[in-house]
Order: sequence, then C-alpha cells, then structure tokens
Amino acid sequence: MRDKIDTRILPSEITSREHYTDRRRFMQMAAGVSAAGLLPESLWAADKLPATANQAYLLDEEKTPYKDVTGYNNFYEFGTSKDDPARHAHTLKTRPWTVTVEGEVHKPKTFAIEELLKLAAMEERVYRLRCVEAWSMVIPWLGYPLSELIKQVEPTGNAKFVEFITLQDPMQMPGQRSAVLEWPYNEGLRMDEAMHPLTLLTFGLYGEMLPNQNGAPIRIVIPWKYGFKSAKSIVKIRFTEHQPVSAWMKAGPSEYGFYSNVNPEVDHRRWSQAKERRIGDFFKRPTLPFNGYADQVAGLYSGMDLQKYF
Ligand SMILES: Nc1nc2c(c(=O)[nH]1)N[C@H]1C(S)=C(S)[C@@H](COP(=O)(O)O)O[C@H]1N2
Ligand SMILES: [Mo]
Repeated sequence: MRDKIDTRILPSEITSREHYTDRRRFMQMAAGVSAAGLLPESLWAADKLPATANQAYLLDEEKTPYKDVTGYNNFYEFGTSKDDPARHAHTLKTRPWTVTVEGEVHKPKTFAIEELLKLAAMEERVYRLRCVEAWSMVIPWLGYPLSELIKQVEPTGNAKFVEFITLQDPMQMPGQRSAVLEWPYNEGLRMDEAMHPLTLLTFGLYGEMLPNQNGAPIRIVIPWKYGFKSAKSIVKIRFTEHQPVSAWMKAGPSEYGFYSNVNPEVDHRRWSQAKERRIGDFFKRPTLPFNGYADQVAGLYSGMDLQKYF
C-alpha cells in the first residue's frame, strides 16, 4: 500500500475494499506507533464491527470505494465542502455517547451507545444513497432495523412521527458556529416509514464503526429518500403526534419537503432530479423512483399526490 509508513495517512486516502485489509494491518502497526504518541487517535481508532451480510440486500452494483464514501461527504456541522467532514470531524467525541428516546412512548429511555450496539443482530446491507444534489453512492452499511429500537420503547397511540436530532455542540462541531442551517440538525419520518424494514439504524460501514464524517457513532439510513433525511450523529429520537419541521424544511420550504422520497419526476426547484452521477462514473444514469426501492415502499404512499407531498 505504501512504501513507507506515513503517519499522516488518512482513512480517506485508502481506496477500495481490497485495500481495506491492508489498512487494517496498517492500523495495527500504527496502533503500536501511537503508543509512542506519534499518531492522533482518530487515525487508528476505527474499530471493526462484526456483522452478518443480509442476503436480501446484496446489491448487484459496484460499491463506491471506501475513500469516496469517507472522503466525499455532506455533514454541515463540519463545513459545507465535500472534503470538510473528512478533514474536520476528528474533533467529534463519540465516547461516551447516549441517545435519549422520548416523547410519545410508554418506556422513554436514555441508551448508552454500547447498549444500542448490542440491541439487535448487526447486519451488513448494501444500499444506494442518492443525494438531493444528484450524485449517488453504493455503500455497505452495518446496522439493524430501527423497528428493533422502536419496539423496545413502546410508542403510544399518539405517536405518528419520529424525529431524529443530531448533537449540538459548536466546540466539537465548528460548522455550527455559522448559521447555514438552524441547529441542531433534525429530520423526521412518519411512523410507518420509521417501522419499515429498510430503515436502518446504522453504526458502521465497510466492516468497521462509522468514521466520524459519516455520522459516528449512530445515524439513520433511509435508502428510498434523499440522503439528507439520513441524520448523522444522533443524540435524541423523539416520538411526536405532529409532523416535525426539519432543518432543511426551515432552510428552504419550497425546495425541501417532509417526505423527500427520491423521485425522478419531481424536480428540485433549481435542478432536475431525472438523472444522477454515481460517484466515480463519468456519465449520468437515470434516477429510479424511490431510488430503486419502489417494490418495497411505494405502497406507503398509495393515494398520495407525490407532486404535492414532495
Ligand atoms: N447531522 C447531519 N446529518 C446529515 C447531513 C448534515 O449536514 N448534518 N447531511 C445529509 C446529506 S445531505 C447526505 S447526502 C448524507 C451523506 O451521508 P454520507 O456522508 O455518509 O454519505 O448525510 C445526511 N445527514
Ligand atoms: Mo445530500
């Protein structure tokens, strides 16, 4: 991989899955080096996360290389350029970490991240991620259905929506010192969307714990919706009777709706959503309704005018 050990190497420089094993070996070496205080912890702390591949979600599409998945990100808490999160997210402290589940539930509870990691069987699922900016990736996520957590807290009859809230701490998240969005970042789902088996409570990717820039230590992934619905670094999950107003809806109500289902027929106010560029490709490809998951989720929206509920 390298002809000499470069202690400044970033995870984002490592290319594909094959290199990933090399990286592992390198990390082990690096761990030794860091004992001497030469390496920042963030370079070697990425822990493996054992999981079982879920055969139902093995996409027959090339996975986006690790270096792009972890080097080309949207995480405005660390800046608005695609390379900002990989460069700046090391200031995020992911231990100790708790997630408070509150609102319309019979059993509200604050979970330690360690508890959440073992709440259900960890699966690997390869999902497409389609950004509202018309690029896409294919990512092997590690997690389990959000429904597993929801069952534990027993929603009341009033629970119609679920809201996800990201950490707010400008000391750790320097992007929050500027008002690009209303902080903390929040997103929401209707209850049936949250309970859908595709909705993944996510802890890792490519066999390891989430890198900070991808939303460590816990995020949500909703593969049939635009990427911004997939809130990162979650500290609160709130069950509500009324539809939450997300950070993006506040920022641009005419451009970002609550549903934000991937839909090639409903353009963003400023650009078409008919096509997308898969990161690494030169040519664009057509965008699929519900990002290719229509068979599984279209039924959630039967009878709804998707031009109106965008
Ligand atoms: N807290 C928070 N979550 C966020 C964002 C963000 O800026 N802040 N960006 C969203 C957007 S626009 C996308 S496309 C995905 C990107 O996830 P990835 O960087 O892991 O590919 O994260 C989403 N989650
Ligand atoms: Mo996005």
